[in-house]
Amino acid sequence: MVWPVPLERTTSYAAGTAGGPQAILDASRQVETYDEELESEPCRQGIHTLPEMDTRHGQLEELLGSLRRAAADLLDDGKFFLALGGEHSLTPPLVAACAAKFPGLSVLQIDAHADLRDQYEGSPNSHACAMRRVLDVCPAVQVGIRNISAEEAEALPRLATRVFWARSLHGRPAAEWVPQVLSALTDTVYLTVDIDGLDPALVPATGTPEPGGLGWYDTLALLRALFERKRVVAADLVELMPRPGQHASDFLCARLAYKIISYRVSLGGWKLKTEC
Ligand SMILES: [Mn+2]
Repeated sequence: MVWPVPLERTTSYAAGTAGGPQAILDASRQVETYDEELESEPCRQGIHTLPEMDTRHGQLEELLGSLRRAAADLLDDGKFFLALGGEHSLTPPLVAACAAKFPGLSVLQIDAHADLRDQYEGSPNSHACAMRRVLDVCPAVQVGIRNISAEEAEALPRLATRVFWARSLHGRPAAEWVPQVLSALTDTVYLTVDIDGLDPALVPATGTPEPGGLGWYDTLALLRALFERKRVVAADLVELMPRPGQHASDFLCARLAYKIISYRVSLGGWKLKTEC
């Protein structure tokens, strides 16, 4: 299930993530259905795209409750979903739904930002607090991090998270650090990809770009190993902020979304008997 969630309420630097899901869907029409790495057409196993969720009306807290209930319904139907954001504050309710359904869940986050603030601009549900809210529910592993506040760094030793700093991964072969990431996760995983985890040279169209991010093939190496070794129950891809003339960013997100779905349906002994 591809689930467009154009949530945008707390974006801090520049606005436009609400256009992310549609830009990814538009670009997805240009993605080749044959995957040269997997030597198959994963889409033949069936990908359904849900209607875009209405996230423009109502209070943020009510919306987050609706997201959690909608996610729980999809999981109860035995579906794997990939939510397309929208801003990162959509992740905690989706994780909460997954954690209620799958005991022992952990979260793998790819992101430039730790997102571990307890509050930001008066809100505990800001995109800058997304992973702190996730940690209220289950442990996490954070990869590609290179932006963290003093408050977050001070809290870090007390939190149930393991951080793989971008600078500690730079220049090292993925084969060396990917197994360390996997061994820090439990067997059942929710995947959240903030597209700013990748290098802004690849994806300039995001709200808070940070230099020094992950490359394309390192990202794929991590995701492939994840889907080979873990039971990934749901995922999201957030924080694309489409801009005119920067369609490479939209296309990368569409390609990454298809890779996530392709790995999910093609790899691993952990495959659930579910549809996408
Ligand atoms: Mn981020």
